[in-house]
Amino acid sequence: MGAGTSPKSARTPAVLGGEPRFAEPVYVTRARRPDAEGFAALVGDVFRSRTFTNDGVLVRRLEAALRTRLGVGFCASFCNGTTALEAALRALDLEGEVLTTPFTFPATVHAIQWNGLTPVFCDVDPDTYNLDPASAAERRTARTSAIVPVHVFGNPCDVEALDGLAAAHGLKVVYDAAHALGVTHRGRPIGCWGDLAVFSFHATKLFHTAEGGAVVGRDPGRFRKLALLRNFGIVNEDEVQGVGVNGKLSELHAAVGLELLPGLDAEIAARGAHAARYRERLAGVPGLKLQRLAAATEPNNSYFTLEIDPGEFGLSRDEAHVAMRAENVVTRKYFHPLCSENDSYRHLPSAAVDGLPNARRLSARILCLPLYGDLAADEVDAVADALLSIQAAAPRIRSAVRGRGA
Ligand code: T4K
Repeated sequence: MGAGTSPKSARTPAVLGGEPRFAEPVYVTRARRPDAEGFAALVGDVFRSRTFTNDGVLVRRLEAALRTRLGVGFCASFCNGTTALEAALRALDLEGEVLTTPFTFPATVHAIQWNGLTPVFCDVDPDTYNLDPASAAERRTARTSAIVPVHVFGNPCDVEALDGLAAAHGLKVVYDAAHALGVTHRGRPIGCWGDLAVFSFHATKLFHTAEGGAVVGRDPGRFRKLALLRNFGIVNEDEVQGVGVNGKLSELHAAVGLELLPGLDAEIAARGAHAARYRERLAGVPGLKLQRLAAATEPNNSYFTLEIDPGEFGLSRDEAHVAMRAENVVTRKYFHPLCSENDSYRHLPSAAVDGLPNARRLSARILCLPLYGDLAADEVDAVADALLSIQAAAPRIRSAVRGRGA
């Protein structure tokens, strides 16, 4: 067993009084650590120069390195993915309604709302979990100006259908690619679809700058407006253009990114091996369904999710979550609650929030297992074992968990 795992293979699930499968919590992810010496050298340069932010050398280096690695025409870094998304929408001068998915992190929809636009939620595909182009076409109105789909868990959307829908009706497309850094789809880097794409470089992502993000795309002509938007709209000492924000990435954050970028492919490969092992152990288990990956895709293995059918598995997602927590496996319910059920969006007309049967079912069933490069192979097996052993004891666990009011 890997470090931190119990030497005993607990047969009685911990939620029923057995020994937890892991001695220490295993989280859904663990942030990658930059090499301390390399980071110190970069930070030493920053200290010597005393330029900590405002279009510094390291930010420029990072943007250039990302442009090359991600195969995009430009890369405008930001202080986080949410601000990057807000600026991307602002840069396109949108108005009215924006079609989006409810099955996402709140940031996607908040960015739309922060821009004074009206989110209109569309249903998702039940197998890929991404925005369903047919639902988007149905909910489009004369007021629609854009589509903000999400490549959920790094799985590419039906980009041809969505970009086609946009082209047919003069809409803009901003892909929320927060999870999709490094993915290639139909021979093109993921950041090259739509008008713009947005990455998150949060510490929980497979590449990160502690906090950070970027807007990318094919057309380098779009960089200037985004650069203005992230720096108050300042053109020069004598001119301010538009209502910008302070959305800049600092030199210290860029240093983290520069240290981590060379290890990106190794991280993707390590996660890929773990994901393959999870699939080997869990695909075909009654009541467990895996996300269907889009065809012609080189994935980044950023998340490993399961959809739990309570009837077939014997436990609901929430019961499984509690039972896994008792094993010291900290799974996450990404994405629950649905954004359309968030209080902030209850004021929207029913046509913008109602329906959505696939998204509702998914949000009640989804469970995200630990996946990161530093996990040991036997820890992956132990997580799978834990899940299988709680299924084997499902009826007893169900009454124990319900008895506690969980
Ligand atoms: N669009 C989408 C589709 C997104 O998923 C997100 C963010 C965004 C937009 C916005 O991007 P940012 O503005 O965040 O750049 C996390 C992240 O905070 C969030 O970035 C991410 N999506 C979301 C899916 O996950 P939480 O609340 O689940 O994170 P937290 O703090 O519970 O961390 C999860 C686990 O990660 C911890 O149990 C341990 C590990 N961890 C966490 C941190 C913060 C570390 O190992 N080190 C760390 O520093 O939201």
